[in-house]
Amino acid sequence: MISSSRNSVSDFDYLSKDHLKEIQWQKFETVLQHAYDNGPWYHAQLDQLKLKPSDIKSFDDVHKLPFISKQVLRDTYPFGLFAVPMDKIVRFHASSGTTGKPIVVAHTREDLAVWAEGVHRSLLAYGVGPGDILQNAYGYGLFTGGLGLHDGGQALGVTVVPISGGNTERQVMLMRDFGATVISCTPSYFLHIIDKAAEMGVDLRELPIRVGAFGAEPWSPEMRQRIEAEAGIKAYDIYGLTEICGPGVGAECVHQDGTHLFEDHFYPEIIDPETLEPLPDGQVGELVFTTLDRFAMPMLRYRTRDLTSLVAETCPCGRTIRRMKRIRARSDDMIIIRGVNVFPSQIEAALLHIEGTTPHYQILLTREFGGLDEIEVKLEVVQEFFSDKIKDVESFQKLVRHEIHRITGIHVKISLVQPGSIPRSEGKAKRVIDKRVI
Ligand code: DLL
Repeated sequence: MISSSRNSVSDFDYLSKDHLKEIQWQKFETVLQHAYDNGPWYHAQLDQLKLKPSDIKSFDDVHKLPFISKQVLRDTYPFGLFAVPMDKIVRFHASSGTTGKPIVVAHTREDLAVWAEGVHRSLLAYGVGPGDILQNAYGYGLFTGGLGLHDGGQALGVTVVPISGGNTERQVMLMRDFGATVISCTPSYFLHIIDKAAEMGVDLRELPIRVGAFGAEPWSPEMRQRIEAEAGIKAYDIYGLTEICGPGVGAECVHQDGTHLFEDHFYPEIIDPETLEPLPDGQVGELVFTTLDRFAMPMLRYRTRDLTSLVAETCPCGRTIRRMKRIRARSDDMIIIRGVNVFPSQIEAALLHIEGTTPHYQILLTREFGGLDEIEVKLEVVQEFFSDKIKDVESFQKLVRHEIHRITGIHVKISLVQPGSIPRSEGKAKRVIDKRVI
């Protein structure tokens, strides 16, 4: 069933750096001119800066262009960034913003083909191909996960099971009955599927399932190890965001050493989130994308808020396109506790180092009036820990506290809770509950 992991569509993964640059530049000039000529918002922005597309003569000049932030998408809601007439738009997607109004993203037929290609190339990189059965448990609808994996899977020629998220017992039943070989969903939802399968007496390691395409939320190497051991599959990263298209902006290959970005479609930059200056490959900063061949709503220098660094070296798989390191956090969801910056993924890594913990946890932030921030980590543990010997529980809590302190430098309160008591999500897990009144 395993395909060669390469076909004519993925040739663009293996270009020489010069050839890739040439292709990127041709596309960039076209999309910039298109945005200026057909997108009133882009035209006004460039006019304000007294810039013409011809002033951008190479990628060295790209920094002259303004950024697009999520706020711009909110301010122009719903159709203000469109650069084609409505009769060219064949689909909308949306992601919810913090203000309650969604972010709207439009696609032409050609834009959808570019997106499907990203997912097609992602699946190929995992060694998936025709003959594989993909159980697509990402949510269908305005969220891009469901239809993204669906279209990309079909473009590659795998058999797609469009089950969507939820109804976990049915997920396990169909996975077994259809003999699915690939699963796509958030990593946190897959943990829930693992638990449900165990409850149903189904050992996932004995089923044909062998690959997972996990993304839409940060996940740690420790989470990967858990998933791979408990389900007997290879767990691969898939990355993307609604504004750029959805899943398939990048994906890991079988070497699991960074997420390859499909740079011939999505031009990446890393910037310092404070100074907004470009940073070289290898340095951690905020990821910014320019869509090189999306026309309904081109994204020129979109600030993702995702923190990562780029790796330029050719991967052992032979792909020359750059890889990004695992996203540890977003520049806007870092938690600051008593002046210490903490990423939820650090706490996750600490927890998963300890035997007896489960990957289900929540971080609760509170602040007494005028007082200090308090942080409590609610952690599910395996049933055996609820022993009569209270001393055992106490020493276990101490161990967890110590490990979190070792990794993050902060002192936390630990509450051990019964297996199954932290709410499960069918999509992105809600890890942090911030009740601080600031
Ligand atoms: O989550 C698209 C997607 C669907 C990606 C299915 C992968 C699989 P949004 O809802 O717009 O789109 O959220 C985008 O989610 O900026 C990251 O912060 C985070 N994210 C997405 N993929 C990953 C990943 C989809 N593999 C935001 N690792 C992004 C870490 C991820 N974070």
